[in-house]
This record gives sequence, C-alpha cells and structure tokens, in this order.
Amino acid sequence: MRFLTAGESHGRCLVGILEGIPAYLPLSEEDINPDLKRRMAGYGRGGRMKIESDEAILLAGVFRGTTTGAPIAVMIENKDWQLKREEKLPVINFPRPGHADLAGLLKYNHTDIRAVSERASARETAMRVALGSICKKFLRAFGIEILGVVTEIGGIQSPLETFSIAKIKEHVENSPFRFSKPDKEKEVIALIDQCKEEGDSLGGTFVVIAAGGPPGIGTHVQWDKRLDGKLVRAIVSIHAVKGAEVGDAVANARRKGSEAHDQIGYKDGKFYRFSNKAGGTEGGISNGEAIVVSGYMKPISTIRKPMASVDLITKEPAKSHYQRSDVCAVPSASVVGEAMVALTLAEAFLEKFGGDSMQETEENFSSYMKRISQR
Ligand code: EPS
Repeated sequence: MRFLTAGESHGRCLVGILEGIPAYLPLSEEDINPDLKRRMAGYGRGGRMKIESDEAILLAGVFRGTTTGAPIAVMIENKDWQLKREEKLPVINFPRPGHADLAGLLKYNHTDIRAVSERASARETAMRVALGSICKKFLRAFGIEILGVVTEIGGIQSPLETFSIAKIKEHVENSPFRFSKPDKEKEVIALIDQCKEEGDSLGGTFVVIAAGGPPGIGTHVQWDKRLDGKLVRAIVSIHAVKGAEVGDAVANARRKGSEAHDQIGYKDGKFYRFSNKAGGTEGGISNGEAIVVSGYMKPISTIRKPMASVDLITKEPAKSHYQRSDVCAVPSASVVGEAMVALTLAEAFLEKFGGDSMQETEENFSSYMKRISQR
C-alpha cells in the first residue's frame, strides 16, 4: 500500500492517490467527509477555516459503491483559490522563522517564498485525513478503532486516564480541544484568547490510540519493518510535529526495568498485559494491546508578533511575513495523527495478511486469529 498527495494551500485543489486497498471495501464520500469536518474544528483555528468547507470527491478506484483494487483518487477543492490570479500576488521576501520558507527557497532556487510556502502549508493534511479515512474504514472491518486525543496545549495538561476509546470518545468529539475530560478547557480558552490578542501561537501534545488489533503487525526482523519506527516517522511527518513517542517512552527512560515493562498474564484463552506502558508494540511488533503513539507539536510558525528576519533582496534586517494564521491547531493535528496511524497500520496489516479482495484478506485474517487462539 502506498499514497501520494499533491496540491498547494491556495491552489485549485488537493489531490491524493491511495493504492493497495483490496477490492470490495464499501466506500463513498460519506465515509470521508465527517473526518474532514473533524479536522477543521477546534478552538484556536484562524480565518481560513471560515472560508473552507472541505468535501472529498472520489475520482477513481470505486465502482458500484465498493473499491475495485485499483488506485483510489480523491480531490478536495480549495474555496480560497488565491493562485487563480497568481500573477497579481505580490512576491514575499521576508522568511518566517520556523517555516520551510528560507531553506526551501535556497534549495529550489526560488525567488518568491510563496513557491515554497504554498506546498509546505499544513493545508496538505486535509488530503492525508481523506486517505486515512479510507484506511480507518478498512481497519474497522477487522475490529480496529482509532481515536486522536489532545493531552496538552500551551503547557496546560489534560492527561489521558484510559485507553478505552468507548469511555472517552463522546467527550473528545464534543470538546473544543479534543480533550478526554472537561477540567482544563476554560483555562485553555483563556490562554488561546490571550495569545490571539498578543499575535502569538501555541503548540501541544496529542495521543493516537488504535485499539482492537491483533498481535503480529510489524516485525522485528528488519529495521525498516518495525511498526514502532513506522509510527514515529508517520507522526513526525505531520506539519509542526517535531517529536513522537510510543507508549510511555519518555517516562520509561526514567523508570527501572521492573517498573517499565508490562507483565504478562493469560485469561479466557488469551494472553494479556497488566499495563500498557509499551504502547502496544514490543520488538517492533504489535502485541495485541492498544497501540498508543503521541505527537509533540511546536507552536505554529506564522505569527503576528514580529520575529527577526532578513529582506531577501536588500539583506537588511526585516520583520517576518504575516498575513493570517491559526493560534493553535493541536486538535486538528490529532485528527491528522489518526489518519497517519491508520495509513501506517493499514499498510503493515496488509503486509501481514495480504489479499487483493476483502474476502481474501478476511480469510487470511480469520485463519491466523484461529491459529493464535489455539496456542
Ligand atoms: C497554514 C496557514 C493557514 C492555516 C492553514 C495552514 O492558512 P492561510 O495561510 O490560508 O490562512 O489555516 O491550514 C489550512 C488551510 C487547513 O486546511 O488546515 C500554514 O501555513 O501551514
């Protein structure tokens, strides 16, 4: 399985291609659109989200309501299609610290920062969410549910107390921050309002839980097939996310071995763990517990508060470019995190079980599950 996206933030549209989903997965735009709405939500988003109303258009790979096994092509139109009149847009000469502006301009020999920033923009994540929704639907057919939850914004923490998606889902979906409980919401609203006034931005932390999966996804046998490594790479590929952690990785580094590892038990014909500090993977293989991976997002780099920069023409000190931006997009990033975990898990799942049709994948999955239940 593989995927690609294309599209600029203010271009005509975003395009994505997802290849490798087996035939006969029922699929329509209605499977994708609710996730696009979830990504656009969250307190702290800027003016752009009032302009856009993201909707997926399925262009290819679906026939009579199900996938065919061919590449699935998706399009999302940009309502704010500024590049329609690109010749009228002024050249941007003041790179923003923290953005791809300066390094991208030097690398590609551009003269206008827009040639970099349009593609570097986090707008691209709308397409990842669309393709991730298809993978979520595929994984759901095998009992795997995925949820992104925010655990910290601007230093204010709202820690996760359970990995049970059923227990927290309703609150998460109704929270303006995708927190799992209400205790810190007022405090964060005040902080975001203050930052907005000051022309500043905030980062934070989110956790993605993927529950219900079997042991055996990913493998220890080769470095690039380890599931934990793939998950961390997928999460850090999200715009502004600079770190990722599987399970209690950071806390475990400070614990003794006897405190860090999840002890093994056996009950009702199944192996289980007393705890899940490993985040559902051992040796790069899923162990049947919930997969738990966190992302650490830096504050958004487009801010109204002036930051030192340099005029690319005169080389004189200047203030970085600002037009419009979000104050905080951690809740959106947690939905993008769901998509990246879904894309990663679906790929590793298909590597394990294969199949060109859902029927074939289901047969392979069932026979493996039967075999491990007899161990
Ligand atoms: C972004 C800047 C803002 C965000 C955008 C990402 O857009 P604009 O420059 O049009 O105000 O709103 O995010 C999205 C458009 C989106 O759909 O998430 C950036 O520079 O990364």
